[in-house]
Amino acid sequence: MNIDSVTLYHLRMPLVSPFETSFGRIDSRECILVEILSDGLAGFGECPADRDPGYSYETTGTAWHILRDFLIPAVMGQDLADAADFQNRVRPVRGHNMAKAGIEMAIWDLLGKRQGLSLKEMLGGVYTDVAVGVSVGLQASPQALVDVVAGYLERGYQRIKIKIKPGRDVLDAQVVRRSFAEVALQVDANSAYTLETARNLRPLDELGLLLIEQPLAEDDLWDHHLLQKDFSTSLCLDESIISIRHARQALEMGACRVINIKAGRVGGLGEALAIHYLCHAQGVPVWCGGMLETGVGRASNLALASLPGFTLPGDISASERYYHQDITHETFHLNTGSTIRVPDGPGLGVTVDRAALKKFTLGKLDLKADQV
Ligand code: OSB
Ligand code: MG
Repeated sequence: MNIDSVTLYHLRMPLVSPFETSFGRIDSRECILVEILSDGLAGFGECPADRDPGYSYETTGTAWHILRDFLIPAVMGQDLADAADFQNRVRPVRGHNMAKAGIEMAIWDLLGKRQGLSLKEMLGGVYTDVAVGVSVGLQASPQALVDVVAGYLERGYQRIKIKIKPGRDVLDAQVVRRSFAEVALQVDANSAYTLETARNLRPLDELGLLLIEQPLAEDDLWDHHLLQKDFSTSLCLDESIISIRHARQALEMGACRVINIKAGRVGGLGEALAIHYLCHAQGVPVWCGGMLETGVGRASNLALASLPGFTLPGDISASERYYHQDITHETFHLNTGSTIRVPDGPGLGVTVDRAALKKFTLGKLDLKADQV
């Protein structure tokens, strides 16, 4: 397919409620939407880099720079065969996985639209509906957290993840566990601990958690291996797994027993797929993480989570959990049984609401084949 033009949209979308993690609190979420025109079709991709470098070193600013100055020039006016072809062309660009993933997703969307295949079909998905949960940010107090969790349980979510940080960890988790004895519960520290401070998390081992997500630094597999030996609860890595190599090494050294897969973090759906198969072959459970995606990224996450190895509920909640208004005409709803339906239209299976897109756009860049 010929890459005729690429448009970048820097978006800021107000959240239904603030989202607080160990690395900060946000009222609105930023990202970059990538639109590629090819042979009369439009494909969309979402680069999930946020405004601040809290989760990752990538930001909307760095991703904009890498997209505009390196990734788009590598593909503009070129005839791309598929996502793997794209990855080969941008291999000289070190890192910047989220920027790469934004373009890659748009290529998958285009391929699907050309071939009349859904992303789920292209990836080899098997589930029509995927099991999902909700990621609950830090709240003002343990009691406020219990109230927020109760609200999500009433809406039908059957798996709850709570964010933790030093000083807001064991007590929060204990209070939630005491209030909801049976709920599938997990915690996410977003790299807020060291091997020393993580000792304070020992009481979590008594709470029957599904997993403890990313307690230690994003660039540290070894200390996770040391920590895993002290816990009977499975550690799950998110930030630390940025490629299939990291996934293989983490499993070989016992740094975790579960992996959270996010296409953005690993550079695209192709790498996400490969990590999934590596884990599946070893019987290691994986689940699909989220980064508060718009309808575009959510559609992609649902397709990814339809692969057979995604045996744990994903951080893929209904559209209304995130936004009053989304940029896609389609919105995603929670079904009874805590599942969401995987889109089955061509490509991502969603259509972009141009008026909503315009409303949330802070900046836009149009690049055509003869300009790069
Ligand atoms: O660590 O999983 C994370 C959101 C932004 C950045 C990192 C994370 C998250 C979430 C939200 O936990 C998951 C969702 O999209 O619902
Ligand atoms: Mg996480």
